[in-house]
Amino acid sequence: MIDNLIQTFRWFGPSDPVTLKAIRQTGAIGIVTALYHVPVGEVWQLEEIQQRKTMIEDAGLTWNVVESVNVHESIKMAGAERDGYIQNYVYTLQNLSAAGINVVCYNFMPVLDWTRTDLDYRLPNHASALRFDTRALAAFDLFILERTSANGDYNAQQQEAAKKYLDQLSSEEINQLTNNILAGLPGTNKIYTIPEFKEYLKSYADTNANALRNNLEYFLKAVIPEAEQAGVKMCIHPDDPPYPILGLPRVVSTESDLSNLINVCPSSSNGLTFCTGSLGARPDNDLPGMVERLGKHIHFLHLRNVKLEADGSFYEADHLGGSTDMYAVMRNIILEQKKRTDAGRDDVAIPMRPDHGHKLLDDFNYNTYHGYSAIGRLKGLAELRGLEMGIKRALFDR
Ligand code: DNO
Ligand code: MN
Repeated sequence: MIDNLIQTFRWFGPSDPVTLKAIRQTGAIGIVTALYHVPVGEVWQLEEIQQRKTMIEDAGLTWNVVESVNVHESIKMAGAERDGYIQNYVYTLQNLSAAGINVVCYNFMPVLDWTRTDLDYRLPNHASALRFDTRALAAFDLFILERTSANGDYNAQQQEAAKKYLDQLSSEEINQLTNNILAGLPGTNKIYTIPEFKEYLKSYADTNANALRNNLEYFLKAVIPEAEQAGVKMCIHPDDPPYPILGLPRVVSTESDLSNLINVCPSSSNGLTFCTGSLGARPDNDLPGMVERLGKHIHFLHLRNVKLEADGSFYEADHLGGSTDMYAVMRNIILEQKKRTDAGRDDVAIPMRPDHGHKLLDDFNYNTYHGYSAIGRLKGLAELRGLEMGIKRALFDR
């Protein structure tokens, strides 16, 4: 008998219009959340963690995963204060462990977290999805941000496509594009102006991909032994999208990135959040193969799909649709679970969440976080749990 995946839902805390009560109706049993109000870099206090945990348990749910304990920019750019922030990070992990929460997701993207150019892309059935258009991003970079050296990042054809794209936008749409792209700035409600954002980008001028990789290694070598000691499993979330944007380096994008970061600091506490939506936005990422090869390091699953277009643009598709073969991914996850079961590992029940979902039906009446609708995610979760059950029954006839 192989344990089921733990079905979870992300919850943004008491201000989330998708309430714990609603989440319970989706059939999810687990919650993925964070203390979103604590500024990045500050220690999460034990008492506050416990209070939040009690709130979740009072609703009949369990807090399985923290997403995210964000990494302070000073750590990513090797700033003067990084050691202090690393120390704070460790204190937070220790407090989470003291409260009995042992899986922690984080990412190592400079400045921006997820990035999309359209937050309300309508599908033929009028569902709303998130979309990343390479022309729109280039138009923003070249003509709105007017980033010095942006020209070198796009070939002539891409530059022309970007110009064409920009020319058909009204000034209102240009503002909207800026807001959409800057919506992915994590840990802040601050709306950046273009000059402020440019300054922010400049702070990374000395951090190329190599430097960022070294800074990740420095972080891992300092934090992972402490996490191990505290019994906390760290799981890094891949870059979204998985390549450099706006001149910012990204080093958690490919299979070799993932295996390298594991190898620089091997430990059961140095693991992965396997996000099929993020990794799937690169056609050269072989997702089922990655699960097969890196499976034992996966502590947390984000399952969603993207539909890739010829120029690299993509939109968030149905969970079982899109460019990623979700059947093949799920099958290899289940085979990984089988290995864990045979090895007597205690982490066969990997937490998973449907990650994002479309806006559908009544979702349009709520001001939910981008990608975090109730019904759209419920639909994704329902499809994924059916897929899991079908494959498990077919493979093991149970
Ligand atoms: C996209 C989302 C991310 C994720 C953070 C984790 O795929 O899952 O925004 O929440 O990057 O740190
Ligand atoms: Mn994800």
